[in-house]
Amino acid sequence: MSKILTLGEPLVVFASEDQDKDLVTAKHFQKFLAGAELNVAVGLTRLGHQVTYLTQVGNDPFGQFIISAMQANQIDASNIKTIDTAWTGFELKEQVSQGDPGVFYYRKNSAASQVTPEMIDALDLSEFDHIHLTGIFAGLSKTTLATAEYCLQKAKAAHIPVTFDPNLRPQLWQSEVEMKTILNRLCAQAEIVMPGIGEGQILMGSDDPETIADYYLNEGVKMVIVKVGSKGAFIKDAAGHQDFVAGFKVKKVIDTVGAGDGFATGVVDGYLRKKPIAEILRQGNAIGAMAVQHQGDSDGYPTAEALADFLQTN
Ligand code: KDG
Repeated sequence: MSKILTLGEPLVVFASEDQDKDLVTAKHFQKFLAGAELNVAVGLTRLGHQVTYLTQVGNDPFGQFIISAMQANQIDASNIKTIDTAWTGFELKEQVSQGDPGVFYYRKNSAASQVTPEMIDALDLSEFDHIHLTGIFAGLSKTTLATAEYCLQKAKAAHIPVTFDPNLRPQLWQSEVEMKTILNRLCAQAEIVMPGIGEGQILMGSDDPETIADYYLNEGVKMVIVKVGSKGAFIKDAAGHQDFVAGFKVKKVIDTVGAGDGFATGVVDGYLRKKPIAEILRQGNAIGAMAVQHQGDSDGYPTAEALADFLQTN
């Protein structure tokens, strides 16, 4: 069991029950937890780790739902502030029979977007074995960007490894150039980065897994994992070890959202348990494959036993 810290924007998602209807015409929705970092927090606690989530929610039913769901999932929510001056963010998500569902966010000026670096000072970072960050939190506002940068700086000084998932959300940034410049700067301060090939194309101009990995390794990152969609993933580390591991075949894809965070969960767990690089990728791929068979982002994430069982039988 490791102690992990994450910062981010936990969201409520209303997932449409009306297949292939757009968000204007869909009438029936089901409520789930969402948010990239929260998905990873759920995944890692399910695998037996202790996760602390730092953020802010509004004094509203969504905020209360998120905090009680975190507590039910054994995530440490003691560093979540409830504030009266902003609402908790939420989103609507389509249900599609093929491809990625459309989503619409209500998150501008949300409570989480008003997190400031001082919140990090309330923590003793030396208590943590690992920190997980994404580019979403950094893109929410000037203060969340400052918080992410401050967290990276303090983690480096305390020798705590950080995983950084760029998780591109162009709508959060003023321009593609701004998104690219800032995210590449943040990636360079992390121990492990895990872009997808589409993200590599935008961030550094190539969709070739090894070229993407070499770019971040040259920036000082220790391990780069490149997601090649359902095909699998490529890994290369600073010592020159590299591997490609194919993804698992899935009979029926219900919803692709949350698969990337499931993959990140498997990677962080494998890294913390010091598994061989191919095994790290295999378990990332496994959790990604389990995630897409459920509509909620994190509903398909396994316990350690269920993951071991999946890996043994697939
Ligand atoms: O990775 C999936 C999550 O990111 C989703 O639940 C929420 O898209 C989201 C976001 O931008 O936080």
